[in-house]
Amino acid sequence: MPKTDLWFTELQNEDLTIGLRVAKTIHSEETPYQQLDVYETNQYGRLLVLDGCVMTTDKDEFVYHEMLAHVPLHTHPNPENVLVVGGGDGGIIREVVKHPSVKRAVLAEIDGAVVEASKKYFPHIASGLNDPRVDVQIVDGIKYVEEHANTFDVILVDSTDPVGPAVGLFSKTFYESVFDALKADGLFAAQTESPFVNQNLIRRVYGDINKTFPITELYLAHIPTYPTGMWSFTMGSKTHRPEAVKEVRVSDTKYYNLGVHHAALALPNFVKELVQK
Ligand code: SPD
Repeated sequence: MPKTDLWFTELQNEDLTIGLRVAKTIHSEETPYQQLDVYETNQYGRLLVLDGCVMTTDKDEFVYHEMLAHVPLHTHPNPENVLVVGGGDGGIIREVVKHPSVKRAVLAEIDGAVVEASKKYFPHIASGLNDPRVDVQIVDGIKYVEEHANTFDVILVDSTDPVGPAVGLFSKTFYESVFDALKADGLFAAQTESPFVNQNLIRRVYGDINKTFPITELYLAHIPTYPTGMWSFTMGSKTHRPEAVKEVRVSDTKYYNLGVHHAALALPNFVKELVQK
């Protein structure tokens, strides 16, 4: 990789940035919803950026996609109908279709340009989008959820950060619609940002999910290119508990396994304090 003087810098908050040296700009476009950029970086391979925020990189994408997908999918004993809200790059869908029980996986992504860019520049991430069980819908995920009561076993919310179009995906009203869109023993999980820099958001989101679902669990994973590297996911479940998982049903994972499933539920004290019930 050439040592250019070009750097991509994500302003993670007013006082924190992450910088990656860029070998080459691969693609840039302004979609109807956001600025979309793809860079080749020296350290993390290809990097997908939406509105200046890191979405995924070749090198660490597997951690996020496996953890947002497999912890909830294993918590459900027989996930057949799965909805992914957002996640237009296809990384979550790739993990969902690894589950033999899945009969139908809907991707509800608002921005078709993300799907197209991923197919072209991140084919290994988008690979699951060609699975015959997958139905890609270019729609507003919030409306899609509202219009599909009692339909899904598992819903996975792979949103961008809670600014702009993604704000509604972090609201109590949305969690209530998700509850209604799930079957009687359904469950959902969403990416819920970093416990180091998004503490107020995590407190509020956990509280809202906890008011909506009988069971709420926050779990963690290590994602180097996301702010601080410590990332949270929150699960809301009607009946099933992630602690009850006894076996793993997929084998081709690079991060997720049974030990990681249970370890991810063990929270450091400062994170426990954020989610005191
Ligand atoms: N700060 C990064 C949050 C991004 C979450 N979504 C990433 C999309 C990858 N499929």
